[in-house]
Amino acid sequence: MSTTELTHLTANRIGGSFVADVSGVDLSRDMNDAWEAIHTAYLEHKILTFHGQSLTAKQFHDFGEKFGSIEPHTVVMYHHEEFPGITVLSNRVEMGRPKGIRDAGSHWHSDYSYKAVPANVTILFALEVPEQGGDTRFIDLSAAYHALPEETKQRLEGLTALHHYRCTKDREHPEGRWRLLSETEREATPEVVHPVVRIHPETGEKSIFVFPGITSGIQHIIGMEAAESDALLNGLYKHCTDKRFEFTYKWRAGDLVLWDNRCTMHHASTDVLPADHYRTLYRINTKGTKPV
Ligand SMILES: O=C(O)CCC(=O)C(=O)O
Ligand SMILES: [Fe+2]
Repeated sequence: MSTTELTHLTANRIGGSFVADVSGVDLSRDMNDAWEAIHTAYLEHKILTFHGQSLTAKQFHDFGEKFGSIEPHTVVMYHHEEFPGITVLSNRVEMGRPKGIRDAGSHWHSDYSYKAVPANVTILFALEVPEQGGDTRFIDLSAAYHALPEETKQRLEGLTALHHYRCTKDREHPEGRWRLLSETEREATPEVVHPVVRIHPETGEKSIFVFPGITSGIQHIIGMEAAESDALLNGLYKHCTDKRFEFTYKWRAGDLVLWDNRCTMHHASTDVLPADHYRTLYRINTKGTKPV
């Protein structure tokens, strides 16, 4: 357990190897003054949780921009009408139209790993949450890497994997979300190759960068027979998803949670949320750097 005392805020470790609960900051007022402390805590704890925040869409957008260039979601129909950089996640249907993405990823993934330049941070701000359900689960992939046997670390050295959005499927769209994309959206999401272990561009720490979830769109390890690739990937997935690397977050309205996609993966649980248990969040993510 570590507690970091910073100029404006306190970040208390709540999740073993990662995740800190931040107090003493009102993001609608203090985000500029507190920015350096927030960024330092972000790199140290990988995931930060804030409570009791009251932010307009503009303030939320301004906060997102501090992390870098905001990247609008691949599926355009769920963009916020005033700020396309904000995506709405919601199971509400208004005037016969979904208010947002009902299930943005109930499987282990890291955002935009199927892009040449995947996400840096993802920030969610909860406008309404159900009393039960809709938790978000997280895994510390850096801790998972460090816990691998030396022999496996060496075996992973230099390996790369192919990622593609076309390999994505979900329950509602058995043929995959690929089907929902326009020609322009498809052109913007070609096949990409990333290292299986990446080095964090800001901390230099190594993390596993392959994900069990179907939307991670991983097909195989480059240059390996399918059976060997499957065995290696499945072994890694089993290791990563061990409970000792996991933290589950239970949402309250007014919570803002942000995570580093470069060294963690996450899992929504909105696939099993009853239809009348409303959950609506704003979401932003920023563009990271090409994994090395
Ligand atoms: O709704 C959630 O709990 C997380 C959804 C998700 O995977 C995302 O926003 O990237
Ligand atoms: Fe996600």
